[in-house]
Amino acid sequence: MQFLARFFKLWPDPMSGRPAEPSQKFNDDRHSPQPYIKQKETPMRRLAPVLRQDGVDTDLIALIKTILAACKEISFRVGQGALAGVLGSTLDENIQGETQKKLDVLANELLKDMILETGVVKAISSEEEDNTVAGNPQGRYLVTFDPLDGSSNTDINSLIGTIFSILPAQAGLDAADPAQFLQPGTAQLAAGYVLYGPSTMLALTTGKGTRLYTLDKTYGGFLLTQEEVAIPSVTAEFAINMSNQRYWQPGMQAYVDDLLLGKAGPRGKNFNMRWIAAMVGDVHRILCRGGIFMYPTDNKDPNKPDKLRLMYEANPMSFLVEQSGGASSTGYQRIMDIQPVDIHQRVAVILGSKHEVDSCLKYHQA
Ligand code: AFP
Repeated sequence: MQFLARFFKLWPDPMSGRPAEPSQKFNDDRHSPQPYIKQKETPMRRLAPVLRQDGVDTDLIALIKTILAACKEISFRVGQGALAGVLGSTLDENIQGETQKKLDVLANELLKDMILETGVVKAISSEEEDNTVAGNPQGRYLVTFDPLDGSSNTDINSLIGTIFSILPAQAGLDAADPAQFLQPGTAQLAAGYVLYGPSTMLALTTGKGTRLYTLDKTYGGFLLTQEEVAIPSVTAEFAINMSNQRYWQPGMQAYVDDLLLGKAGPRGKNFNMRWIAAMVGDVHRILCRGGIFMYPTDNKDPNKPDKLRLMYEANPMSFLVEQSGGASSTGYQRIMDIQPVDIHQRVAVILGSKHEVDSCLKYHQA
């Protein structure tokens, strides 16, 4: 009897359709240190009407829809896994005698071709392209993207995603001029990512909050599944590649040392750690339940003190996080205030729950 009572407590209430009360099992402090956050019920709505309601320009809506059309195809191929014949580094030749492409190259080509075909884009910049690619000189937008973030996860069937940022085109600069992309994150008109996980999800902001959508594979479109993301300001969960600890600067070493001391240390509480090795997955977790994500400066390779890219990783993620009530910094400066000097520039990243980011920043001032 006791077993049956427990079983039915976890099952959705058939009358209201609401999820059952969360079981203490899923709130166990050791595994999920965040308080259970009851999400507001979100009416199922398609993307375009939501964007229209937010006052987004018609051309920009069309551009976002085109990016998502490419992402849907990437999602399909990712979902096919080994059956799609796109995993691994080199594959068989196809019928034209061309070598089939790795998934990140394929994703890049899909996005590049489809975005440039819209006619509203003056140029694109991608992690997979050394240089920017010119589009329509009259185009109103610039798009910069990471076609497949966390690409090393593809071969282990783990989380990956596409990150994108849309900037206004600059008058007076040639479509082929990369300098037009050198705008701070505060200039972004829209930013988002598509996460290819057990379900395919979109996080999107146009500056009116961050919303989450889920790809409904039966109808082929993204439906609004969370109207307003709100990152809890307090957290007990951090994400960092601990294997680099000895290479970090003293401030970051001291901060993480104190997290690890838990209740016995100055922070007075235990912290839990998660690392997905795809920023898109780690940031998604932070949007869902809070946390702090860090990829700090290190001296492992003096030629590469920072790992993550400003234009198509740090800036769009910072826009999404700030629009959800979180904070984002290099440790010394708000990321979205950085004046870029190169389209592939790298930066240190500390983002997530506001109070925890503030705590981390204090160690950088010391
Ligand atoms: P790739 O897309 O080249 O696999 O890199 C992913 C990433 O830039 C970022 O998404 C992760 O947070 C980070 O690298 C993981 O790096 P580690 O190798 O230190 O785990």
